[in-house]
Amino acid sequence: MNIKNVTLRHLKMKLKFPFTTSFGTFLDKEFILVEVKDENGRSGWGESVAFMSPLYNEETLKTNWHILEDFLIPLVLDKEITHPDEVSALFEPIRKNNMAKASIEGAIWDLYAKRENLPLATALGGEKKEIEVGISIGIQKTVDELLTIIDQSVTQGYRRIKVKIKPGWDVDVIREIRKSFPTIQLMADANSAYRLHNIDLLKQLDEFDLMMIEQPLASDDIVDHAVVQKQLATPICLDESIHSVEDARKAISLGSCKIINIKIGRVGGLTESKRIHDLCMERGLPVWCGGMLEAGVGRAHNIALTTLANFTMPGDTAASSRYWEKDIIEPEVTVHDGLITVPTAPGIGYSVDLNTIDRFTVREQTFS
Ligand code: OSB
Ligand code: MG
Repeated sequence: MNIKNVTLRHLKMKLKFPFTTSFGTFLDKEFILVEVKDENGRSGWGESVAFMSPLYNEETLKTNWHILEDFLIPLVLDKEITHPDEVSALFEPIRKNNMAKASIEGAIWDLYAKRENLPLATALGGEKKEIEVGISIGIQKTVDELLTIIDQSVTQGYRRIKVKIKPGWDVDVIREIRKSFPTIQLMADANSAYRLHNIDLLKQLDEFDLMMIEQPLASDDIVDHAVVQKQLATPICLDESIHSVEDARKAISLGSCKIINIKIGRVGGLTESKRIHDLCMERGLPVWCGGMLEAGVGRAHNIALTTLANFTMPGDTAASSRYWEKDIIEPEVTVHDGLITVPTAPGIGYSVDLNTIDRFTVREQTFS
């Protein structure tokens, strides 16, 4: 296939609820939607998961636009690409900027699958017909409010409840949750809010039978995580610290984690996600697919990836209606009994709703 033009759109969508993590609160979601077109005018779609501020990682919407416009788009325009695995090789000289890379690589994967008349899941090698999902719940004003949301989420069928923690909102909150919900699959995500000297506090969480503690320590650390993991019964899951299959290999060798959260954007694309998945499978670590408050296109990519065999734990890809009054894909993603049915149409398997996309677009530019 030959990429003849690439359109970047900056969208702004209002979230139904504020979403608070240890590093900040999201009221709405701004992101770049990437559309690539081949020689037949056929489109593939990708979504950047970079946020407006560099608080989760160093990338932002603006740095992604710059890297896409000035470096990545020129590397793919008018190139003959036989398979999307070649894209990560083309991008190899450009350091980091993984979310920018993943956004256009994902669009090319979608286009490739459509040209091959295959669902993206099948093109990736996934076989599941439905995937298990959990839900990630932000920090609330009161524990009572959190308990109410957990109750609703359990009733809706979500298979695993993840709550965000930060210093001052951790052990006591988890204790209260366990009192009300003694048997649910529960986990906590710290988004790098602690340091090695907080080890005694982290050890107190062992009491609550959590499935895992996600990313307790610094976003660039795999050394101190290994120290903590040796002293914790609860498995550590790394999110922010894993940017590549090489990072995963090193973290596994050091014993820094027992589980990995794969986010397509954080690791630079679907090809690298597959590599991490395969390595973890070989080494006996389960993986699950993280979320970045994606709109429909990103959500669809997550669903396709999760069909790979070693995604054995429920991911964070909740229903469209949890986040948006109106999503940008048709049909929207729905969850029944904690399961999403994997779409069978070619490519991402959902159609993009161009009218809704237009409504949320604040800037648009085509490169050819
Ligand atoms: O760490 O997984 C995270 C949201 C924004 C930034 C980081 C994270 C999250 C989530 C929400 O946990 C996942 C989702 O519902 O998309
Ligand atoms: Mg996380």
